[in-house]
Amino acid sequence: MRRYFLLLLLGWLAGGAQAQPDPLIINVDGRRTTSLHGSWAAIVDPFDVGYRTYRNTPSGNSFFRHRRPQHPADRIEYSFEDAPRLEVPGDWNSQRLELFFYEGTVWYQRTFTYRLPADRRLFLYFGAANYEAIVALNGQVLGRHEGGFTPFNFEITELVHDGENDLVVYVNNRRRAEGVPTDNMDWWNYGGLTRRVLLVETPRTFVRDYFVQLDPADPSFLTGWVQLDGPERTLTVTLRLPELGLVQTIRPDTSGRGTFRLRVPERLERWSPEHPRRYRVELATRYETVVDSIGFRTIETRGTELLLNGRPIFLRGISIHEEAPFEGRRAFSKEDARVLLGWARELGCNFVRLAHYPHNEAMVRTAEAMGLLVWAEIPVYWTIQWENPHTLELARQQLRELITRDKNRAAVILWSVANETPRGEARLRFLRTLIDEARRLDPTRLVTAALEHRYVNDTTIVIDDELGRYLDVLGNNEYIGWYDGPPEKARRVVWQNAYDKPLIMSEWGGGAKAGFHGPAEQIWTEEYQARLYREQIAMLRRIPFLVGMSPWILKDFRSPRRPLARIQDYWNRKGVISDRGQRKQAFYVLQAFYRELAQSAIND
Ligand code: GCB
Repeated sequence: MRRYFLLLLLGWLAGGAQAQPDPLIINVDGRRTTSLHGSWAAIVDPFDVGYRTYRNTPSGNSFFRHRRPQHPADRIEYSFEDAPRLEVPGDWNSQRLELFFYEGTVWYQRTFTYRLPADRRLFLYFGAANYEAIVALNGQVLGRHEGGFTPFNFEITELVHDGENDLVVYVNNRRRAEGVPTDNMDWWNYGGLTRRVLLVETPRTFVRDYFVQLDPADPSFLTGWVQLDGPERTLTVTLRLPELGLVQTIRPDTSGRGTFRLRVPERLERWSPEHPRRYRVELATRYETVVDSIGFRTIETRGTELLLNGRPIFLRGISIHEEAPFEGRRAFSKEDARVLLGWARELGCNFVRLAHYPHNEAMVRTAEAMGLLVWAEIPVYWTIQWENPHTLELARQQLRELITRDKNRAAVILWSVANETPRGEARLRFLRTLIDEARRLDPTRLVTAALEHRYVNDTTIVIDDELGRYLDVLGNNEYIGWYDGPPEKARRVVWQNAYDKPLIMSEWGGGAKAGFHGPAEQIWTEEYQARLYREQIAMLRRIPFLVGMSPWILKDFRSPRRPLARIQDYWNRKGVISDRGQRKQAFYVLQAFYRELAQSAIND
């Protein structure tokens, strides 16, 4: 029945809602943009009356049409004019108490005025909408996007009017078994237009995408490509790095793609956590100059070592959810990023795992400016539908959107394709497709996944998941001292690695309620968590193939899976910092360890 209804709906929308977004424009910060932020009308529609009738047939009076009564007797049972309002960007859960647990549809609406010059194009850009979005401008449906954490854009050049325009966006965050993520996860399902919404204006022919990186095979060269979009696809593009005195002319082919390879001067300073040097990079055509700020470094493995710029590095990391400091809401701003990543720096980190889905672009750019290496990940989490081709396509699309957006960021060294997924043939096929896709899109970075280990006997653990064969770097989540025995169990455990590859302990940790004190045997106390951290650190020191860690987690985060009253109250309490910003004892245990590691790295 559901499927039948969906088909009807899609047919009724005359193909509009099936339309995919247009190819993604990267580096929107380097373009001419107009913000659509602020207060939007928002109709909460748990039964989807905005598009279906009581017979479950598509409604002729869909909210996309945004009708207003013309006569006194007109019966229109919705009104954007009188609807309550929501702030954009922002999740809806944290803005209105009655939407705290809400999972369903909200219709967003606002108007904007614009005058588009004849020789220009206009796009509607969404940083993200969780989970499904259908966008309509002036009553016409532009298309649909699925996936709550990646950007998408629609061209509106032909539809935008001089003067006032009416924008309606359907957003639905219902969890779905076939989705990515699936319907079971340990984080809050924040819904809405959670990230920035912009109008992006470009010339008729414009630089839509580009890739500028050191050649991993020979880092004395800079290689990459540029992709033009528009009628003049063979337009000459000039690549300039003024601080290095580099100028290169690129001549795209008839598909708009041009490649380049040029020698970099010896004086190029590599990007690193100690010296996060970025260079001004300009891509100019006769119509525009797109400016970016790009760092250059290499990342590779050698046996069980991880090499940054040719030298072994140990990743002193922490995992982070995209949740704002001091408040339970989705993070989206530069300020949110500065506080969260500032905490990571205070902890002594040179690395962050941005779990469990692509974070907003400000997080990645701020990490890059601060000198924090990044593990970036898609929400292929726990048990998703490995046999479902639609699910695979969704995962692949999110990976593509993530890599498209962030492939020029020096900070990002690892693409992670999965977290704690169960072994099996179908899952292996699924994930190998994603690994191949990541390598095809970006040959300059390493591919990883957070795996699960296996006990050979009471004290010997082996990392031998068959997926490891296809990864560059192994990630592993373990919870000794929390889900897996007492903290002291860590003293007896010996770790083995079936692969000649480096390992990052991508999760370990335990919960504590900030301010709750007692004996270290008492669960939920800060003392218990600190004890667990001490035991873990002593064990991790003994793993020869370990190249880094990202304990779980920087800050307590909201989760519907955590109902224990007075302790959790729907917060996962494994943060080393509370939701209110209080550092727990474990914070200082980890900080001391990271200081020691940083000091010995300097002395090496
Ligand atoms: C895990 C998951 C993470 C959870 C965490 C926990 O293994 O990867 O998403 O939040 O454990 O707290 O149980």
